[in-house]
Amino acid sequence: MKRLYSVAACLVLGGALVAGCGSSSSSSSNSSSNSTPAAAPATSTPAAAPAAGGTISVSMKNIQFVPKSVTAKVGQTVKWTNDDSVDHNVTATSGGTFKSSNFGQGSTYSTKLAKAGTVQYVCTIHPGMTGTVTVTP
Ligand SMILES: [Cu+2]
Repeated sequence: MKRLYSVAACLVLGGALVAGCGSSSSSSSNSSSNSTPAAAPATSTPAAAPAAGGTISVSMKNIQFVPKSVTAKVGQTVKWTNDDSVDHNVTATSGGTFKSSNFGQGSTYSTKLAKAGTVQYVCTIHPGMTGTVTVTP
């Protein structure tokens, strides 16, 4: 009698496992959807936008601008992000007129590049902390 009871229990468990397999395989069949490729042409259209505008990111890290030199086009924006625990600023020394106030960790400063040329800038708190933006037409 005991043996019969355990066989019956195995059959019940086996039935539950089969049911579990059946439900998981039926849910995975949902992934064969043809609607995904239709979204690709839509995303290719806005791809032209970064060429006209766009943002160049520069980090302020370990009392340095990273990368130290960047190239951008007229009309693009350069955004500096302070990743240090001390304050920094961004002050143009030649080729530009922008000057930020001091800002702390996690804060950013952005400026739009209005004309072509080479802009050199410095953090006036740390005179050795310099960078260059080469602006192309
Ligand atoms: Cu600084």
